[in-house]
Amino acid sequence: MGTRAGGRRTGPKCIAIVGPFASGKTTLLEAILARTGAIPRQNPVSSGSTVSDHSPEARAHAMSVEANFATTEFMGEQLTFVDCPGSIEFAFEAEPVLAACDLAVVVAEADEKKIPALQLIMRKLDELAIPRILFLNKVDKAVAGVRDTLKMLQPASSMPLLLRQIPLRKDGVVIGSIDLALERAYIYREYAESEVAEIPGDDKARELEARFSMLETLADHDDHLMEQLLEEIEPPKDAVFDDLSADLRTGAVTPVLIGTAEKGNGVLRLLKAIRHDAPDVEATRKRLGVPDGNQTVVQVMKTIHTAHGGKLSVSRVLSGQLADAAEFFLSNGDTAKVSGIYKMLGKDQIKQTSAKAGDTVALGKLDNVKTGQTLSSAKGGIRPLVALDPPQPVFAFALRPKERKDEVKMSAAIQRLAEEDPSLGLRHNQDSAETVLSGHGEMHLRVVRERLEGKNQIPIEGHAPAVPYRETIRKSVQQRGRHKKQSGGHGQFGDVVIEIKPLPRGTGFQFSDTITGGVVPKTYIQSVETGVRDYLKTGPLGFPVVDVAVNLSDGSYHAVDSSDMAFQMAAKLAMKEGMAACSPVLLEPVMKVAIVTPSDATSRIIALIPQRRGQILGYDARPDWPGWDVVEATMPQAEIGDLIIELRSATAGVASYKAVFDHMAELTGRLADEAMNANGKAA
Ligand SMILES: Nc1nc2c(ncn2[C@@H]2O[C@H](COP(=O)(O)OP(=O)(O)OP(=O)(O)O)[C@@H](O)[C@H]2O)c(=O)[nH]1
Ligand SMILES: [Mg+2]
Repeated sequence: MGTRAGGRRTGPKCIAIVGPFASGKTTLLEAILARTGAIPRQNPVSSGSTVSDHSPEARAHAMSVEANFATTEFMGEQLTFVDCPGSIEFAFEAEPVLAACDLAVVVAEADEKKIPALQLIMRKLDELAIPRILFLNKVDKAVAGVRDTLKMLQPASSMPLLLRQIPLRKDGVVIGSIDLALERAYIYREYAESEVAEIPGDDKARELEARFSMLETLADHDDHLMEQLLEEIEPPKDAVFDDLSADLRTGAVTPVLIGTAEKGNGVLRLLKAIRHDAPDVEATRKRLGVPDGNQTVVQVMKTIHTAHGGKLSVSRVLSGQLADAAEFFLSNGDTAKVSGIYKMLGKDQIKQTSAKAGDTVALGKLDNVKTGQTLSSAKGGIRPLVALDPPQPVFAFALRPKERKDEVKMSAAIQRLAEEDPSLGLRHNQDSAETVLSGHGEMHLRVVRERLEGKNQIPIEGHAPAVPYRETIRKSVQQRGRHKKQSGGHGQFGDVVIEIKPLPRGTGFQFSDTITGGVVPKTYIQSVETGVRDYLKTGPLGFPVVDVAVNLSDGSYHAVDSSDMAFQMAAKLAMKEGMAACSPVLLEPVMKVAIVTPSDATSRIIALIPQRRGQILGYDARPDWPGWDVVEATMPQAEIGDLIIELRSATAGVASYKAVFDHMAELTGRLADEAMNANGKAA
């Protein structure tokens, strides 16, 4: 008998449920909770009362919009499941969860359109080295055979997909499954444990063939099994189970179980596989490099501000234990004191007095602690175990409260939301005095807005963020400016001659003087520069002016009446008149964009680019990403605002892009008029 797996792991486990959008993750969690008795019955997602999708935003959009935690017990062992959203817009929710979980259950279905989404998830799991089980859901409605489906899904996975069960059909309808390791049939019963049965004679050949191919895959990592297969010796069942556990834990294969989450079918087999085969926190400790010692180490997976004002840091206890009021050190040496330990069941929290290694619990009132941070009981803390790196935002939206009195309230609420969602970007745009939120798609930001308006009761006005237009000139001009006032007593006098010249793109502003003989004294030359710079904040078209040179060539002053202010005024007058004659022109920012897309959508993406005044620079296979391309183009920033919506709709939600500023380009005609009009209104 083999001992590769080193025995069953019995500690509390944390399991992330991930997978493409709408594959049935929330349904599966609900089925698991019902099957393990954590909830009285399984509610369909359409009822809006599942444990996971309890927020009004999730219900409104019939999709999960955040990670939800539920701890349950199965055969005396504690399992915490984390239902992660499938939409790429909320994908970042899963990262801090995956980092500290022991296993991922990837929920997939026989849908070719969702393969790229599955591939994105599998690659993330590869990157983090997380063992995984694939749960092939919705077998009730699958038309293709399971083995054909796996062939279709295999390219999405770098590891071999290892079929552990095949469906049992009667008159074309799936009525149960055959477990290839146990060599037993299970007849499904809705929302109840399946009935164990003999493998029907008609299915025996199919079973043997599938079993053999399972054993062949296992034999790739077990020489002894390979010999047995070659010699046609039936391997002992225990050895097969041991291989299944070992290969799952080392990440050599991805076992595939099948079922119909909606009816609770296949759920018990999945739970048993998790109980039997999944690693526990010990492996996760090793993976993350948790230092040995007596210290308690905690990794924060999510931050929640509950309706009653309390902050919860949902965390994995990686080593040691803790009791209420425990004190922790952050990696930067700061301290934080726990006030309240809770087990999570969706929106409900169940108070605990302590937590131990392996537990996933919410810790109360860790005010200065953020998602993704590592806490330690050791003085001074330990180095962070996880580095979170949210992707570049692809959609932005500027907002302000409808009522001014809500301004302070809104900024506090946004701070809380940003703490709950590290993928939310927040900045203040100096140019337009707007608060700009950025995120990972239209729905992502819509949900943020709904949270502000719903949970926080702050009515919001929102619009696309302003494009930072600039203006410049095309012609040179020489202009005199005289500021003279005689209003009794002290007068005001300043007189300048300036030359205004266009500069090459990207040069900015240059000031010089060619004054000789002190016709304008040194201190007033400084005043002229100040006046010119002040004027350039808003040029004749209403935007900041760039790429111009101004030279002060002549002027005159008055011993008594000249002053700093008077020369600033003279300079501004000269600029105002001179600039109008310099043939001003609008400049718009143009970005360099790199779009990543599944290759079968590349031609559609390329066709979009000229429609958005973009220029294709080229496209190529995405390095190390079979089946994906990168399309590079330049595109005006004004056209990128809602680009992601089109990219996502062309690719079943998976394309994305990165953009960096490239250059400023002249904008004329109707689009320039529109930009100027919009600017006039906003001012
Ligand atoms: N036919 C069938 N439909 C299912 C099954 N499981 C889930 N569904 C349906 O699939 C849809 C999506 O289910 P969810 O559980 O919300 O999927 P999800 O993966 O949590 O979705 P997101 O979190 O938004 O990515 C719902 O309409 C479910 O009723 C199944 O086993 N068979
Ligand atoms: Mg869901």
